[in-house]
Amino acid sequence: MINLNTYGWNERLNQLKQASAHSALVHGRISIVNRTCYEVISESGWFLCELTGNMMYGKSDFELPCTGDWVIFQPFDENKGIIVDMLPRERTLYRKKSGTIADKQAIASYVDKALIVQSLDDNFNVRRAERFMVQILEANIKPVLVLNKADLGFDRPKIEEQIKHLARRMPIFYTSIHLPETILPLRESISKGETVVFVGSSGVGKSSLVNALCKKSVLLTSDISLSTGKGRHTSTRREMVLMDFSGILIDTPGVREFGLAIDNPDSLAEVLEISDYAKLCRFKDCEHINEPGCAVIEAINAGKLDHKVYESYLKLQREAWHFSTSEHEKRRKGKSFAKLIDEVKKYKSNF
Ligand SMILES: Nc1nc2c(ncn2[C@@H]2O[C@H](COP(=O)(O)OP(=O)(O)O)[C@@H](O)[C@H]2O)c(=O)[nH]1
Ligand SMILES: [Mg+2]
Ligand SMILES: [Zn+2]
Repeated sequence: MINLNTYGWNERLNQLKQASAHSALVHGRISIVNRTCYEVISESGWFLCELTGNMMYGKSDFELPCTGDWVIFQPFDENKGIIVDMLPRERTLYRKKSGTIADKQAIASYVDKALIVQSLDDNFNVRRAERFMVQILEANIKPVLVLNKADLGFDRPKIEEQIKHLARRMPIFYTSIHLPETILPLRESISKGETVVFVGSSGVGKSSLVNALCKKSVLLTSDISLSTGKGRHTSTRREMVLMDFSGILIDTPGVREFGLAIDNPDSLAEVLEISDYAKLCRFKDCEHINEPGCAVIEAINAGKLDHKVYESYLKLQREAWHFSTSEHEKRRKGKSFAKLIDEVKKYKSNF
């Protein structure tokens, strides 16, 4: 018997379950999704599940369960099941699906902390860290910046100068899997029952860090899969692993591009500390580009606000605005299409 509390189950989730029409069935948490196959951990062990047609009907991809979601399922055979319901989502990390204008993709759900992992070599990129941070804060998840491969040698004062505005928003750790004393503070920052997701480019050491935090090889890193030439496709691959008496870690494959999927572009001003100055602008609807009396531009000229952060803000805001307006537009069209169908039905029923 597995105690699901170690996977984050609690009384509140139990109450949410009671509200489901399927509350008499088994619940569990999704540990990985492979196309249409969901691996679910429940009190009686691991199950490979599929969705009922009802769960898929009329849904966009991002609404289907993802790693970390809590689901209710009907077990059959020894370790198979059919998912019939999903608890209402909370603290879900999304990104824009690459190649689309306004489609979201769910990365992980019921997340407490998101570790933005970058390596202290060519991968280190403040602008990319900002991008992750705004998306994470949008989901009410706590961001953490983890700068890995600290053993490689780097210019610490220079890095600190570049990330000082981020340091006000999130804790920062310098780590190396080869220096155990750098892993310890990160391990201690994670508490029992807390769900922690690792995001960042491929090769920065996410899986290695998960292993180092768990003090054992629970995940495959690129070293292992290269040396054995296999492994990536074994059925034991998991994204979700447990730290002893501590948190629940969710590893993610690296993404090439992390597009914003933010519904409220205005939130960026606060996150990137533009709003501190923006409230002092002469015009209420100031866009902080070239208006007279713009306190944001003044702050840049006075050296109080980093020009690069400001440029980053403009870029991210434009991107978020593009996503949210396209999304609203899509919803509006979706609605009018549904209305049209209704009208056709009414029209037909008159005959
Ligand atoms: N020098 C150094 N190499 C590391 C460190 N962490 C991970 N690596 C190496 O970086 C490569 C990619 O690691 P992996 O965990 O697979 O990265 P992931 O793609 O982010 O999961 C592997 O060869 C690791 O051994 C570190 O702290 N220092
Ligand atoms: Mg990995
Ligand atoms: Zn302004």
